[in-house]
Amino acid sequence: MGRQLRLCAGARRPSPFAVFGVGASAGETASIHIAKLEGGGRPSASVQGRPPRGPRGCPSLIVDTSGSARSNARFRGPCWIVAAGIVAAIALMAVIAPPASAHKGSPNYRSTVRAITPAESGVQVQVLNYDDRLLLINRSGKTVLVRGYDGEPYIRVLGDGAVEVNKNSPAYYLNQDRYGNVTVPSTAQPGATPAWQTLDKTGRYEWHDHRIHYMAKGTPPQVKDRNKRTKIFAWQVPIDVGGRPAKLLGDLYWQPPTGGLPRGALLALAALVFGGIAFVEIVRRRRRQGAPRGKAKAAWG
Ligand SMILES: [Cu+2]
Repeated sequence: MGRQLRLCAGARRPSPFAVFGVGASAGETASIHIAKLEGGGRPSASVQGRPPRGPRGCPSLIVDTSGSARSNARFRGPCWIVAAGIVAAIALMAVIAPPASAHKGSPNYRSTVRAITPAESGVQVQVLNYDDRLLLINRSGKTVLVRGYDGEPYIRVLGDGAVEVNKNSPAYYLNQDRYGNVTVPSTAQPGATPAWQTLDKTGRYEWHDHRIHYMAKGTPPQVKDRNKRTKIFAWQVPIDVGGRPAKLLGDLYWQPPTGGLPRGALLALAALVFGGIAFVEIVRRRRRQGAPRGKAKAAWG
């Protein structure tokens, strides 16, 4: 006995179930339906031309992947309201859940810039997204060079605002992933001649830097009490300003969790709300369908 797929059959407009059930358009759903029937199934009268259809509901078909098919004459409920609930829940999850991009900071940490030493007028640095990225703004009129993990030239922001990255710096590749899980090309070596690529002329650049966050998994051993702000380590990033060595200095802290519902609870709440709406709507419609036509008219107006 094969796995059963429940599909909307004979829909005259794109079916939400088709979209969510099998990831296909109404046309594709129909082709699956036909293929199964030709594979040995015995189409019932309803499949041949009279698909069962409830009032404003989606007629359904149970397709057995072993090759048999049978129509499901019983009204299965309004597809659109269930699908709308799923769409809304997914949309809410997209809002609540963090973006699935390669980079995202951890709200459990705060990385902070303490100083630029020696102090340089017109050079500003800040941490973005908790512990994720450094933002450098250079209005000093001098070239600011950021060095990579082996001291190699990595980024430079020229006095005229030109922003350049060295494609031969291993850091350029390692920083593409929060934990450096990337393959570094053999051409990228700490001692390689820099291959500068100009990105823009904004005088500012932001990049992920492994030096400013906790690279291991789990909770740092420095954290004895998760509800207490705790310093994890001090960090520094070597730079040159106008050809003179300097440093960005900062600190990484463990950040106690703040109040509010955790994400899992919010998702569960959303699922309950939308599931409840869908359930009530289905029951209401089934009752309406089951009631004698005259009485229903009287009851529902
Ligand atoms: Cu990192």
